[in-house]
Amino acid sequence: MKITSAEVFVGGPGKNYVTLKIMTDQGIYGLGDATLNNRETLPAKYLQDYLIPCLIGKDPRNSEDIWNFFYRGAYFRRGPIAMTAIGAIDMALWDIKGKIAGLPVHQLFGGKSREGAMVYAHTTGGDIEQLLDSIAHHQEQGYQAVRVQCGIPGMPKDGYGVAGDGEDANHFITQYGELPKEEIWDTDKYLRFMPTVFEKIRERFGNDLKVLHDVHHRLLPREAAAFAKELEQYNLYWLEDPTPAEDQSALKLIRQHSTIPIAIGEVFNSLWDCKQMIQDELIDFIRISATYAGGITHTKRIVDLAHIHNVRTGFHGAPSHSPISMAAQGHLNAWAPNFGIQEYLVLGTPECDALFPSDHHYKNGMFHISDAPGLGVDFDENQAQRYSYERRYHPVVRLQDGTMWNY
Ligand code: CS2
Ligand code: MG
Repeated sequence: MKITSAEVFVGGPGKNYVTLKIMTDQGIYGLGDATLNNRETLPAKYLQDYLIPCLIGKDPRNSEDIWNFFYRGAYFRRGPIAMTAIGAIDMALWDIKGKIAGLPVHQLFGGKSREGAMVYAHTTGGDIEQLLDSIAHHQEQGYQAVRVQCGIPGMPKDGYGVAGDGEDANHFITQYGELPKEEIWDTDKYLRFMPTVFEKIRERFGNDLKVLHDVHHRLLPREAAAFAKELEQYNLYWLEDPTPAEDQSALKLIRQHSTIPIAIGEVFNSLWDCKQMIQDELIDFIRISATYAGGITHTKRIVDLAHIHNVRTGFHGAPSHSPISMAAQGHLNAWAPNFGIQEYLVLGTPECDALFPSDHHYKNGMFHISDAPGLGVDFDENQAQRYSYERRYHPVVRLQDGTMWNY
């Protein structure tokens, strides 16, 4: 069996999805996702200029060898652009493998360990009342777990993860600007206010609701340790990215002061980035994604390392991942013995469903993977003609005196 050609498409409804399609001499094709949020053309170009020419003629069944050919063979290893591009190839090769076997991809890892995978949604509010309404709305949709982000009094209402005035908090997703929007951050105000939010959530919704919160890398280690200690009483499911992830030894301070579960990893793209924090058991959930961390082959390797260190999965699932990598993660979630939770926003528009038809579905707080062979997602090239690339940027963050901070 041989790879005969491969093509990259960039575009989608409101998103610059980067979709790779690998064709074989036996008519079977595989699909992969290389959507590196807000830098989408770069993995696309890397695929077109460097990786696809080497793929032609290779046996698509040898996904491990092909992964290593591109990883080891690049000399300059790792980084989000290369790992996202390699990951798309890897997903497409697992898709082909499953189609050859006539089996859904999770069967190739060891089958299902659970029927549905618990997911969490994003809830948000410019103020506490709006946030509580948004949580109630999501509970009505069946969610057992929600991420909560709230506007901070005295700070502009459009900070990270927060619906601004006039935005629909129940269907809010971060909008990325044509140029980087500048947000303002005030750590003291945030640290004083957030505990009152969790208090009100527990008062209104009780203890069963799983509550998650994303600090989005904003705190210094000492601040994060004090915050984590204070929040322990509210029994959070996790506290995400309390500090910037580059400095993993900083996490020791948080661990020494609190038993709050910590979730980190969405900005990592390889096992080597998260090895220390997994081996030293400094985190409880690993947040890598199949999109940015080299596809299924490499993500599974990280999941296996995490398993022996009592770290559960909590894959990144922001709406920027296309349904192809959400399916790749769905298959890993169905299998992983150390599955924790999956970030998943039911915002699927009819346009997105038409572009990526599949039978995977959300029901009552759970993601259910279909038994279709391969990844179980298709790609409609006619629909794809409707879309093209539009440049977008993440916001940037400054302190009130103008100092640059971490988005
Ligand atoms: C986030 C993301 O989903 C999350 O937990 O931290 O919203 C993140 O800001 C984006 O994926 C950045 O590309
Ligand atoms: Mg996050």
